[in-house]
Formats: sequence, structure tokens, C-alpha cells
Amino acid sequence: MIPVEKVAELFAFDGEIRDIKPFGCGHINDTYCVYCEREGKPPVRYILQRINHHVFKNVSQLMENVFNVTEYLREAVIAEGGDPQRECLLIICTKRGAMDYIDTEGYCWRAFNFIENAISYENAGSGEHFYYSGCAFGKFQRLLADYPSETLHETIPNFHNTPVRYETFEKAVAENRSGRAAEVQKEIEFIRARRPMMGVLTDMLDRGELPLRVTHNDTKLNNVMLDDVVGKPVCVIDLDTVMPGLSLYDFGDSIRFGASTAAEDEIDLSKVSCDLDLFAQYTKGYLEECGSMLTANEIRMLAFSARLLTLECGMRFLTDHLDGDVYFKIHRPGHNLDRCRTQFKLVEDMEKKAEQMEEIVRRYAGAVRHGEYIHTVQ
Ligand code: ADP
Ligand code: GN1
Ligand code: MG
Repeated sequence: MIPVEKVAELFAFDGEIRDIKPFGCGHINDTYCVYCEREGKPPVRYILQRINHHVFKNVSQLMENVFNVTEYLREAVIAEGGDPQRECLLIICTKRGAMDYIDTEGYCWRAFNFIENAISYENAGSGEHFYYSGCAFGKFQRLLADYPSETLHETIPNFHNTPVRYETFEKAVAENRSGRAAEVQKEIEFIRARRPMMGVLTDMLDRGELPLRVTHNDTKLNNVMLDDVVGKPVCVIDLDTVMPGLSLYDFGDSIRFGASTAAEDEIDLSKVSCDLDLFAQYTKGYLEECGSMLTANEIRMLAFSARLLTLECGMRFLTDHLDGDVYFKIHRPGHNLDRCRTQFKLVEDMEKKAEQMEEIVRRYAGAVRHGEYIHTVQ
């Protein structure tokens, strides 16, 4: 790998680079924090990332999406009286004025402003973080409501097309590249038993029952920065998968990660369940921000989307386990299988709690309709 120090020198950072450290817990890109000292001014930090081009095959299209969306969001934040320095990602160009740098090994590097005085959480804690995360992604949906979705590139085709993900999974079982298929028969059967639910959202989209919107598609709790003092949302990050999609993909994916009582890779499955209070917190925050623009069908499918997106993610982890761990970063043997098992435990729990989840959605959707909760978070 090209030394990160050499790459950092090529970017138009303000000041002298003093330190560079690996940063964050993402499963895809390599992220670094670059510390710079400036004369007569406080030090400044930047985020420098090496994009995983095995995952994102067309990085120039990806960067075009990120540039266009961040510029659009900046205008929208300004129009609402927000602070664009903190509430938007800003691409820091190279000294030659390019948005990214392709190294001699073909890797694409790009840099952003560091969102200061803010934290990206790995778990929902008391629930307040998760409420604010719901506000953040709801606001993201609302601010991008009029963005022309057809102008965005599909950075990963069929990213949340669950039936296509299922085909890829069956191919991985048949090819069995890692030789692990025999050991995971129970998990394979778990997926096959849920075949009928996989096409529900894509079929509704095809029938015109759900609108195509601009969506984030990777709405993990750690992809939103919350203020480190008051906890309120500051900025949505990790915009690599912003594409046309369903609002339900964003809602469901947030719940699968943030409403779990345990980490995504917890080994003790007795600790894993879907916390209904956390589910309620997120639902409340999300609907406060964008509930009034969602259709009745979108609202009706919110609880279902949590089950579907959790199943889909577990299926993706199992596919990668079968393929020999080529997609998600792993930090121990069997890591993807551990992640898959937590997802399936969550799916089972959500199936049991389906009616209560529906009831929670109805409660907060009703509040939106009665005008109690429109855009209360400043
Ligand atoms: P990945 O696609 O690998 O998840 P992310 O873009 O989410 O990469 O970055 C990984 C982590 O780095 C985030 O979860 C967050 O903690 C941190 N991070 C990313 N961008 C910024 C930023 N602009 N300011 C502060 N922290 C950031
Ligand atoms: C990846 O990049 P990160 O860690 O935020 C993945 C998501 C998965 C998630 C599971 C581009 O997200 O789709 O839901 O891991 N991102 C991509 O934790 O595949
Ligand atoms: Mg991320």
C-alpha cells in the first residue's frame, strides 16, 4: 500500500501535517484523521479516505454524486438557517484542484472537512442518540425531496434489491468458494424460509405503490454525527451510496443496527433483541422530520422494512462468509458469520414483535398527521 503520509501531502490541507491516524469503524473504506498545525491559528483536522474500489467500481461517478449532493445539501442547510460548516461534508481538493487522487495501485483517495465537536456512536445508548439519529435521517430525506434522482449514478446497482441479493446468495451457496456451506445449513434454511417476503417492497415499487426517492442507503448510527454536548444531529456522513431508492431502505437499515440491544457482531445471541423503546425513539424522530411528506403506503411498511432490511443484511454477511470474506472487512475468523447470526436473531425477534412495532408506527404517524411534531429539532 502507498504510505498514507505521501498521499496526504497531495491534498490542499491548511497548515503543516503533524499526525495521521486510522479512524472510525467502517466496514468498507480505509479512513484516516489528518492533524494539521497552523501558524497563529488553532490546529485543524481532516478526514482522508481510501475508497474500496472492489465495492465501488466507478469511483468517478461516486465522487460526482457526493459532490452534487453535498453542494445541494449546503444550499438547503443555508436556506433553513443552519451552519453549512458543520452540517455538510465539504470535499477538500488536491493541490492540483482535483476532487480525488488515484494512486499508482489504482486506489482512489479523497478528503473531507472534519465535523468537529460531534460524535458518531456505535450504539444507541439511552435512546436519545437514536432519536436524534432518526431526526437526522428524516431531515436528510426531507432536504433531498426535490433533488432530481434520475441525475444520480447508481454507485452499486441493485444495492437494496433484496430478490437480487437472494439470487447472489444462492449463487454463493452453489459455488461454495470457501467450502463453508455445510457448516451453515441452518442459516441457509433460515433465509430460504423467508423467500416470500423478499420481493414485497420491490414489487410495490414496480406497481407504482411506493415512490422512488433520493436515499442514503447506509443509515447506520455511526453514519451520522451528533453534537457532543447537546446530542442534536449535526451532519449525515458516508454518502457513497446515495442513490435513487426507497425511504423504507433508510428507515429499515437504521433500525436493524440501532434498535438492537447488542453489537452487530455480538457472539452471545441471548443478548440480541430488538428494543421497542429504541424503535419508538427512532420512529418518533424520523417521522417528526419527514413524516408529513411520506405516503400512506410508506408509513404502512415502516415496521416491515426493519425486518426486511435486517434479513437482507444478514444474507449479505452470510454470502460474504460463503465467498471467503471478500467484501466486508473482518477482524477475526468467522466474523461475517457472527454478524449474520445477530441479524437473524433480530429478524426472529422482530417477527414476534411485529404487531407492537406496527402500533408504535401508527402512534407517531398519527401525531404527525395531527400536526404535533413537525420539524421540532432545530
Ligand atoms: P465507511 O464507508 O468505511 O463506513 P465512513 O465514511 O462512514 O466510512 O467513515 C468511517 C468513520 O469515520 C465514521 O463512522 C465516522 O466515525 C468517521 N468520519 C467519517 N467522516 C467524518 C467526518 N467528515 N468528520 C468526522 N468523522 C468522520
Ligand atoms: C457497510 O460502510 P459501512 O460500514 O457504513 C455496508 C452497508 C452495511 C453495513 C453493515 C457500501 O456499511 O451496506 O449495511 O456495512 N456498506 C456498503 O454494517 O456495502
Ligand atoms: Mg460508514
